Amino acid sequence: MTTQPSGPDLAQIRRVVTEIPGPRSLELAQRRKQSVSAALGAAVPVYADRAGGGVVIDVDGNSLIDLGSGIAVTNVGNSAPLVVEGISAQAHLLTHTCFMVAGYEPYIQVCEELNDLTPGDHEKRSALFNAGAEAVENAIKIARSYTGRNAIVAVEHAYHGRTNMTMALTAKNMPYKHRFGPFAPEVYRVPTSYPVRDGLTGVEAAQQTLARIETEVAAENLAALIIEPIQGEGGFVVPAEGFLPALQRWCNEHEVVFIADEIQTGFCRTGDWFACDHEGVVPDLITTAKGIAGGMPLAGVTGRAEIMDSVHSGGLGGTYGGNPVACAAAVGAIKTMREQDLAERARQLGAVMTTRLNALASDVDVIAEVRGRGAMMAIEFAEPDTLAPRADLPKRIAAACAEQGVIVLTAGTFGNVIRLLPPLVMSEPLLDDALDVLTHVIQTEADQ
Ligand code: PLZ
Repeated sequence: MTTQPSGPDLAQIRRVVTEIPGPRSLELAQRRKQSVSAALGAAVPVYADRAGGGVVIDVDGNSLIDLGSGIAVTNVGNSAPLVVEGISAQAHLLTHTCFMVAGYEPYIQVCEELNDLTPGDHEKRSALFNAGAEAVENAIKIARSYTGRNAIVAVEHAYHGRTNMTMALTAKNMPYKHRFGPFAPEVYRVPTSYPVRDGLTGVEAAQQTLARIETEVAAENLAALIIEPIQGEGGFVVPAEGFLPALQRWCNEHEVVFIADEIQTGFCRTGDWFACDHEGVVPDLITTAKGIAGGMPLAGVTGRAEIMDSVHSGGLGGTYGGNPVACAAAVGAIKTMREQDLAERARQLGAVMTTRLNALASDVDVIAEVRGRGAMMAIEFAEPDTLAPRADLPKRIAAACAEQGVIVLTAGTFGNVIRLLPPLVMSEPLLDDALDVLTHVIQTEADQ
């Protein structure tokens, strides 16, 4: 048993005690170079030892404020008590049987929770997988099997994963697709709603999107339209109001499966259980992962019972999907979100970030937009007159923040976005301290 504080009991402060990266991180970087493929990136140069609440403690004892949540995963905080309890209790009972060999209750419990929490009160079924990309792959398989059609539509700036099918669905070449083709066929890309760049209302943008689908694909060939209700890797692009409901209506009218990819937006991140809730959008299928299990690998596809049950028996599965320990973690994470009303916390953190970042945007002219919802906020950098992307800034800003003990992530098709994804349990003083650092760094970097 560790006697040192852990999880939310770690001191919730920023403390930089060495240069960043410190000597032990540098040592690990050296070992990594000799042992780990150079193809894996790293957002910050430090190596983590412990984390909890809103901080990550590195191997040199620096305490960094975490505005990344491991890419929108640790919504309940790292090593959240109910997640840790769930994992340890389950690990003592059984670690694996394979759900397709001998089932177990935690899998069923997670499916019940997903059916209950996801948008819409229709009858639903769920299936569990290991990662977001695998959930997306399966949602596509299910939609094709149900409709008997092949084509899939994805939108510009979309991100859905790194497997072959999901690379085809993902828009951005570098780093996700470069030299990895050929990609899965029958994937069509259409425009989305990107208000700061297209200047369209939601209804106008939807007309443009649907006209493209009708002329270039046609509903009778189309199995599914997949979309992130707020784009993640693409730069936290929030579609104009009315865009998503119009797409959903068109899909329903044409019996096209409407898939909401809520892998990044789900589980209270945007201030609701799911981002679709904001405009009352009810997807036919929804993919989830990331925030579902407090950091354990777990993903799900949830949807209309008639669609989910239409696949032939044995048609879906995998050795590890819905592993019992990961499911127990999910049960603990979901309980934490409910008990601590983390959707409300996300709205509070979002209000703090919005106020502070809008104030900053009024004096920094290369900030094209501050946008997002709840605790999913971003800053897009571009030239004020032409909106030419400033991809140089986010990289420099993220590096300077890390040196001062704040983890921020970049995003955007053009690489010109800083995104903020604090754990939803972060205290306001800690968030304020991180925003002080970020504000100062942006003011300094934007002047250069
Ligand atoms: N769909 C909307 O955000 C994962 C990717 C990090 P996996 N986003 C983080 C990286 O560079 O690999 C994501 C997402 C949306 C699908 C996925 C894929 O989820 O769990 O990474 O497979």
